[in-house]
Amino acid sequence: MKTLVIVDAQYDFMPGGALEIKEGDKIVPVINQIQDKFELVVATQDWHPKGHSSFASSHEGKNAFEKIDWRGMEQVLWPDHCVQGSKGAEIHADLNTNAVEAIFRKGMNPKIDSYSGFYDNGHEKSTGLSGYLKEKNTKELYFCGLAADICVYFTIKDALKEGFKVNLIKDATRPLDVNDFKDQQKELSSRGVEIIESNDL
Ligand code: VGL
Ligand code: ZN
Repeated sequence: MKTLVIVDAQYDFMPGGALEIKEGDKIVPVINQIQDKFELVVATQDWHPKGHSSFASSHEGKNAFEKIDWRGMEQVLWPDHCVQGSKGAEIHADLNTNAVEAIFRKGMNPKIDSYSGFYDNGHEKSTGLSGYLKEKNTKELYFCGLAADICVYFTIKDALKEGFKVNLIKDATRPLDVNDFKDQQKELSSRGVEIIESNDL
């Protein structure tokens, strides 16, 4: 069974959002067009409480995009984004979610960030996504969403660890940092990830 995983297609990651990604909104029509190729569609949603520790505003004297050591891990400090219940945390209204069977929320623990849709950044707590996909007997995942070099990348790395066959739909994702994403694509292809275009489906 082929499963589409839509990562964080939320307003705050699109143009005009708090953590905007260039052309982030361009992925929406592409994702709408490909959904009927999949037997299962799931989504993730970045869903932070106010004052989350990944926000620069929670650390005195720190600016967004600075890196700090946080509980023994490197943490990039972000602008406040995807605050629970805010407009920016909503999945883009133009994204057709009729076929989305489940939405896995992440980033709720105020003390730890969560890029991957499977685990928090410290791999302390699972979202249940892996168990859900395994119970559905899906073996092959297709990834799209935002940001390619952050949450999509870390979700894919966990998907590989969990033993899934992984594809990345390149025109259905956009990175925050183009150069990081170039390096990551090389790394992921060398680890067996197929990087495809929506037309290949
Ligand atoms: C994301 C940074 C912080 C993402 C989420 O969805 O890529 N990036 N939180
Ligand atoms: Zn976040």
